[in-house]
Amino acid sequence: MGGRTGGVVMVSLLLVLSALEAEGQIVLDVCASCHANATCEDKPDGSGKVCNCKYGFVGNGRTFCQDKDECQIGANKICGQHTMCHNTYGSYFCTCLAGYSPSNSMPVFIPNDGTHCQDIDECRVTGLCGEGAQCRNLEGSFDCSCQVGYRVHGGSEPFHPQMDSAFCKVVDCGQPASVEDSALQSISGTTFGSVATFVCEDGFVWRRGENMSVCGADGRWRGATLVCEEISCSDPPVLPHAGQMWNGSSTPGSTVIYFCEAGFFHSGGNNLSVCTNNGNWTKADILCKAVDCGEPLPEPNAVMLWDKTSTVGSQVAYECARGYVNVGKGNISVCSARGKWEGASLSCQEISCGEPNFKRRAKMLWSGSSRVGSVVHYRCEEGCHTRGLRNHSRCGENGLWEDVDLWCEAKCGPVPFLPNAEVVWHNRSVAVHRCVAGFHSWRGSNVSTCRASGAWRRASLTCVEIKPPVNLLVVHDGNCLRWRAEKYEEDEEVYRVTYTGSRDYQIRFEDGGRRFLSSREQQPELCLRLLPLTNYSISVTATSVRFTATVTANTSLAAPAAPDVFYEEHETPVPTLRLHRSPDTLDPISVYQVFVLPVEGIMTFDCSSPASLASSSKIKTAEYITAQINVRNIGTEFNFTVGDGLFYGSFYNALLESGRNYYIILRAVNQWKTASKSFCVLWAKVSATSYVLRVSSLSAAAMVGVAALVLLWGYSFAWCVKNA
Ligand SMILES: *[C@@H]1O[C@H](CO)[C@@H](O)[C@H](O)[C@H]1NC(C)=O
Ligand SMILES: *[C@@H]1O[C@H](CO)[C@@H](O)[C@H](O)[C@H]1NC(C)=O
Ligand SMILES: *[C@@H]1O[C@H](CO)[C@@H](O)[C@H](O)[C@H]1NC(C)=O
Ligand SMILES: *[C@@H]1O[C@H](CO)[C@@H](O)[C@H](O)[C@H]1NC(C)=O
Ligand SMILES: *[C@@H]1O[C@H](CO)[C@@H](O)[C@H](O)[C@H]1NC(C)=O
Ligand SMILES: *[C@@H]1O[C@H](CO)[C@@H](O)[C@H](O)[C@H]1NC(C)=O
Ligand SMILES: *[C@@H]1O[C@H](CO)[C@@H](O)[C@H](O)[C@H]1NC(C)=O
Ligand SMILES: *[C@@H]1O[C@H](CO)[C@@H](O)[C@H](O)[C@H]1NC(C)=O
Ligand SMILES: *[C@@H]1O[C@H](CO)[C@@H](O)[C@H](O)[C@H]1NC(C)=O
Ligand SMILES: *[C@@H]1O[C@H](CO)[C@@H](O)[C@H](O)[C@H]1NC(C)=O
Ligand SMILES: *[C@@H]1O[C@H](CO)[C@@H](O)[C@H](O)[C@H]1NC(C)=O
Ligand SMILES: CC(=O)N[C@H]1CO[C@H](CO)[C@@H](O)[C@@H]1O
Repeated sequence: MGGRTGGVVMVSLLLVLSALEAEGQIVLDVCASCHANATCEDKPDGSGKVCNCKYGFVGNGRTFCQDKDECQIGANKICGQHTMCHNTYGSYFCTCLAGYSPSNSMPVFIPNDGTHCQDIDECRVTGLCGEGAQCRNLEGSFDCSCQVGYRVHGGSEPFHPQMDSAFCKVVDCGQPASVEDSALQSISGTTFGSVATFVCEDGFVWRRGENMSVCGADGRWRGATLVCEEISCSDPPVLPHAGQMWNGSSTPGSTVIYFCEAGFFHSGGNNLSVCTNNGNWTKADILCKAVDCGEPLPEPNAVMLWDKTSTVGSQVAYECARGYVNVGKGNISVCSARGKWEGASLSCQEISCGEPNFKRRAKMLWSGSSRVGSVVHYRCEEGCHTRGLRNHSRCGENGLWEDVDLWCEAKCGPVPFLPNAEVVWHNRSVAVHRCVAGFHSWRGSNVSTCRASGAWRRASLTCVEIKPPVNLLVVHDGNCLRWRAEKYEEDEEVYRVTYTGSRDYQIRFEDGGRRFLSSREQQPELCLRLLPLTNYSISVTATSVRFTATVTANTSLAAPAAPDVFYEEHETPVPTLRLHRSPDTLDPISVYQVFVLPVEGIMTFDCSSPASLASSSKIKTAEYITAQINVRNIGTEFNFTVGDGLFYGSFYNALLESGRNYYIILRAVNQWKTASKSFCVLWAKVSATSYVLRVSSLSAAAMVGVAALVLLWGYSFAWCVKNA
């Protein structure tokens, strides 16, 4: 604050102030202020009065008039405050100290015109303190300090820009801190006064607080107090009588579907609510009304059984009125959740019994109505008699006419007669017949009934004379049975036939057997294999009735079985001949006879002759029997030598006569009592000479039934073998 040079250097100008005579041109009465040792004079230019120290005096003419160096008085005294006094010869002038400027805006002045030094406002010059600084004007000076948001660097406040190296620099807050669940949306800078704006992250919603942060003078971000909350719709609202189909999720997009509780139905409104991005469930305004089916509708011809409740599950039952029957289905309706009576589909139709039942030979007395309760009466026609207890019928609730216990029976007259039968019992409508003694019922019903037509239906009973079931049993053709069957034609009878055979001539002989025959024939026939010359007893039993008829049959003597001879030609008087015996021979009564026939001329041989087997019988021809052998005494194979000179069955087997030719014939004979059967066979040809025989083939089978011709040695002969 001491006086120093200011920013403005005053050019020193010598200003000669001449004492001017006061001439009243100045407004201010200067003259009055003139010093005692001064005079008031007009200014030389006539522009007013001035106070001039009297000569020799040095002074300002008003306050001071002193002699000599004015400046020595002191600048403050002579020039005023904040001045410097510059003495000049005989005068002086003033200049302002640094930081001040004269009020007359002249570089130098003499304060006698009122000029003084006043403070200079340096701060009027902008930018004097530099960026971010503020200028403070002082008395004769100024200083600088930093604005808000700026901080001094290189010195301290206050500072002077020309004298200090200090300066102001803006405050920098740096990057703003992050805010939870939000993102930095924009930032204008990081220095003082900068603004950062935050927004909530997706899925979060702003709840409260400041979105912006501002960089403060203290270098800190202020603000951004925003609170972001996760979007959640929380629990969906509960609506009356409605349930929720909700999986518990309250995030945006989740849905809840409302449905009406049991007993309530959805009568309107929206049943869907969605969680929106602003955390609200969209409006669901489902309207659930209590189900009420109201009064059920009546069904035609039906009675309603209803307890007057019409909520869900309430029931109403229908029952057809009397005389009506339900031909439909359900007879119960239930109040459904849809608010409707459902289920009954009955259809009550009037019961009709239709036409009354027809009764034979009865007249109907009927009104023609088939309704329940209608009645019909019956009355038998003329010529019929009435039986039964109830002659009327009523149409019942089941749609049927009641049964009528009424018969109208025709009158048939006397009971019919059946041949060989008698009536056991009868009333007017039924007669029972029975065969008289000695007859049996053959077939047919034994009851005659009086028919509706008034005629008897005769019993079909046939009475036949009682006969044995096996009748007229006979044996025919030796082996076969035939009899008459007494039975129903269509019946099949099983017959058991047993037979046993015996022979007087063969004590140990046994033959017998059993056969069954199943037959429907009236005259059954059965052929057996009966052995010859046997007395048989044959029984035929009808097994169903166990009736047995017996017959005897004596089989006849059969021709003997042919022996199997080996035909040979011999040239010796004692030829040995061979045979195989047939096993079917009747051993006890069978004999073999060997005949010798000398060959001469035309020969005939009768097998049946000579019939006699007696040795004594005389043979008239040249032929003779040379041996008789009982068959039972030989085996199945037998050799016989002709002319061995032995006796066979009282026949002498004589030697053949030499030089002659013979035929040897074997005769088989069956003889029982007076009956006899024989069979002959040519056994051999014998040449008792020395001739050589030329033999044409003549087999052992050359047995002859009736006749055989043999040609030998150029002449012919014939012989006959006759089997008796
Ligand atoms: C912050 O931002 C949200 C939108 O993001 C706006 O709804 C809210 O009013 C803002 N808050 C203030 C205090 O400005
Ligand atoms: C619930 O349903 C929504 C769709 O509506 C699905 O996105 C979500 O995953 C489900 N939440 C659960 C817990 O099942
Ligand atoms: C919701 O309402 C719609 C139409 O209104 C219907 O089709 C749907 O069945 C209803 N859903 C439920 C669960 O009731
Ligand atoms: C959410 O719902 C409530 C109540 O219905 C309402 O007051 C509020 O304004 C809704 N908010 C928005 C963001 O729609
Ligand atoms: C309904 O029908 C059933 C048989 O279908 C029967 O048993 C029942 O008695 C009937 N109820 C009425 C009220 O007629
Ligand atoms: C039915 O029978 C009663 C006696 O049982 C008799 O009085 C009535 O006349 C009979 N009716 C007819 C139509 O025959
Ligand atoms: C006669 O007898 C039969 C059998 O017993 C019986 O069914 C019928 O009704 C009777 N007839 C008469 C007119 O009595
Ligand atoms: C009538 O025949 C039946 C069998 O058809 C029999 O049972 C009944 O005994 C017979 N009656 C007389 C009397 O023969
Ligand atoms: C059969 O019987 C009769 C009489 O008894 C008897 O004479 C006869 O010899 C018998 N016949 C046979 C082959 O037994
Ligand atoms: C058959 O032989 C028996 C003895 O067995 C006898 O009684 C019967 O009279 C003989 N019949 C004939 C036809 O010879
Ligand atoms: C019968 O004669 C033949 C040959 O001549 C011989 O083979 C056979 O054994 C004889 N038979 C008997 C029973 O002697
Ligand atoms: C008021 C004043 O200073 N008057 C002075 C004028 O001059 C004379 C002499 O020269 C002085 O004696 C006075 O005092």
